[in-house]
Amino acid sequence: MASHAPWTECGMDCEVQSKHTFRKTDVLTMSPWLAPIIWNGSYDSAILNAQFNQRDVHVGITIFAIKKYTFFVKNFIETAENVFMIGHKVTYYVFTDRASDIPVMNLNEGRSMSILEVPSYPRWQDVSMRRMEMIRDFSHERFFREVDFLVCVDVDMRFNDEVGVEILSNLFGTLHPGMFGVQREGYTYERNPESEAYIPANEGDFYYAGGFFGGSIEEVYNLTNFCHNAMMKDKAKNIEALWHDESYLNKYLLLHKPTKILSPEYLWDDDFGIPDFLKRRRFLAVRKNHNEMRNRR
Ligand code: 4GW
Ligand code: MN
Repeated sequence: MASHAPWTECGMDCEVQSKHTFRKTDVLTMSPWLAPIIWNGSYDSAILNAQFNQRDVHVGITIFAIKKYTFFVKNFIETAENVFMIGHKVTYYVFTDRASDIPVMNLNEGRSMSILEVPSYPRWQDVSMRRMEMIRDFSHERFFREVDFLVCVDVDMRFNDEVGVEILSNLFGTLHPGMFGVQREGYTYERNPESEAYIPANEGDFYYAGGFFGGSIEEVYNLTNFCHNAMMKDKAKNIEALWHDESYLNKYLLLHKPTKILSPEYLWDDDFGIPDFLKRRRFLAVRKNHNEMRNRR
């Protein structure tokens, strides 16, 4: 066989077509609006790293550690230091109501951490939903001056494999691991027509996860602003969408199609097993005891 670039060596699920083109055939790699869906074997890190280095890209990653969730920060950042955006400038933005519980961490060169003190809310649903408002406000106040892209993720997670600049784009969302392979009618979108998050049964492209989205600061501002405003409109009517911030995120990404889509490699939970199509598990849910965490102050 002729020699070819290493990124074409992606196993049985790829067809090598020539030195510079190939086809990954086991999963969807392009949305109907021509946004790439990012899987192992669908890109070349060396090319992308060179492109993003030319732009001297600086990536911000937001995590929320409210109340007991400060527990997750240490392992999150330790594992991110090994595989997240290696070779690029990174700032961890840690939103917390307990700054003194956030450990001082040793970070590699070009990487820093900012602690952002924010209020807590008694209901965990509000803790989760208010992330939109806080990301919006800090995007306006400082993120736009400090970083080029924002990656907004859950904190009850650990990095297990590379997550790099292949994810970066104006607006990206991630396929929910629990909804992969589910038909559209089965997606757990908000189905109440009174809600701002409402999506009818015959609409919707993908079911995106609330725990991993991002993009340019401007796009993330628009997304979080929409979601927060929609949540406030619903709240005034005493409505809360089924999956809280995730429901509003799905509505936004239906109305504003993402320019890249991350496969479930980027947000996996081993409780779903390890299916054949999943060649890498890059970012994994950490098992947590919900009763232990629930509504603790
Ligand atoms: C149930 O008792 C709780 S507590 C559900 C969420 C809680 C919570 C969430 C919290 O107490 N503190 C906190 O900072 N969060 C943030 O919201 C944290 O960043 C977390 O990753 C995110 C979403 O909550 P979650 O990860 O528990 O949601 P799922 O179960 O969908 O991964
Ligand atoms: Mn989570």
